Amino acid sequence: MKRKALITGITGQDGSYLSEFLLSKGYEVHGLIRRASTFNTQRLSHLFIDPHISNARLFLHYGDLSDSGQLTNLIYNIEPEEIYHLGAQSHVRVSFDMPEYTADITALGTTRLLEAIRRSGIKTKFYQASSSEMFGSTSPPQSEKTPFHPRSPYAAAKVYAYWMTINYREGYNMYACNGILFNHESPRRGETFVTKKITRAVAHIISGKQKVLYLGNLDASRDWGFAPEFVECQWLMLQRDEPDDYVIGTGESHTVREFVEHAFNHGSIELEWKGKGLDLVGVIKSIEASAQATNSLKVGDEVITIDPRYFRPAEVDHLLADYSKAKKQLQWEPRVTFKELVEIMVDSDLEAVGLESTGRGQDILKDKNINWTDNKVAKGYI
Ligand code: NDP
Ligand code: GDR
Repeated sequence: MKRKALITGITGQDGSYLSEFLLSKGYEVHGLIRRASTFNTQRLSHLFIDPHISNARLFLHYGDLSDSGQLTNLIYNIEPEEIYHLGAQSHVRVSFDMPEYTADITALGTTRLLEAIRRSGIKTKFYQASSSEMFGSTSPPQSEKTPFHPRSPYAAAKVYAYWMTINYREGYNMYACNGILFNHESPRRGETFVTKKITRAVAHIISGKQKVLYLGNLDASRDWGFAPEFVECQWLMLQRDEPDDYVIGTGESHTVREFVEHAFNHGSIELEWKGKGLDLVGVIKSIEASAQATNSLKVGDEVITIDPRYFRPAEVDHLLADYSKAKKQLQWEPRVTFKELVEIMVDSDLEAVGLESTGRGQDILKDKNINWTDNKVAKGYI
């Protein structure tokens, strides 16, 4: 019998990688998708085959985390052995603009799902996508024992969902886990998150499609990992005999400024910083002869400018994972380093605009043998 999994947030970055991973393990995968006036399934299109075809193993169902009736209905009818709850209003900056909506979807959405499991009476394992944002202003390194101090409506909503998950585990003996994941990125990262915004801008600036990249706080430090490696942990957590909570990260932290510098460097542009505060600018210091920069790009051009619109009312300054529990109990360790992550993403974005990349991104994936999905990750530069 095929094992069945239900994924909320299947159309997102993690949902798409997790679908590939579970399909490669022989699962039947069901996903919750929102109705939209345009297609929102681009990250899944390479996996989707017509459900009428007899060997189809990926099924998409309309629903919304605000609609408890449909959540109960789906869980009761699908009877999944595993539920991966990845759906959320996941943007920290946006959560300050939409705090009530964020609480409804990111916090209460989790309660609706837990309640749907309880009411439908099915036996299933539940994964909650908790976040390093919950640690907020608590000093690094952060582990499962570190107290939370959330600094945004998003983080506060995730803390509520974290405790509800534990509450259902303790109160109803449910197999429910929190994966406290630190930032993880990939070529499929949403374009308004800072890493993808930067790597995409490098490609667009080199190809002449964009002049300037506007950013907010460059001094925040994040523990950035490679998303396909992180979704594997989500699965590993649900394969243990007893449910537990785990911090997942790389143990390496870098500032947004370092990410910018390395991304431009990989695109053959060396930057220098001039001015400070709101007047800080990133200027081209040199362009390698081999660079494919358009003729209009030259030394001295200002390519980075600060836009206070991207500042947050409260910032999280420094996140750094202590993932020793996951290393010991899940036998998991990240393989892709910070610099390699940047290179994978820049190469993918250069290719997306029709420029030749260094090929290093693909080599890293091959060298590290990150091909658990029949090499879909390597091919899936979408
Ligand atoms: P994305 O933003 O890429 O994806 C979010 C998903 O949630 C999308 O599929 C989105 O659907 C869906 N969604 C949003 N609102 C609703 C709703 N009302 N009803 C149903 N579905 C909804 O997030 P990631 O893949 O990056 O992250 C997955 C989860 O992990 C999220 O919960 C996030 O908060 C959490 N997390 C992420 C980390 C990271 O670094 N990526 C780190 C720690 C935690 P649609 O496509 O229609 O918008
Ligand atoms: P984060 O990711 O808030 O950590 O949440 P994001 O990439 O949005 O920000 C990281 C850091 O970069 C700074 N920053 C900017 N951020 C954005 N988005 N746009 C900018 O222009 C910009 N300039 C500077 C931010 O201030 C911040 O310090 C992500 C999400 O995936 C969450 O869902 C998840 O829980 C956490 O990671 C772990």
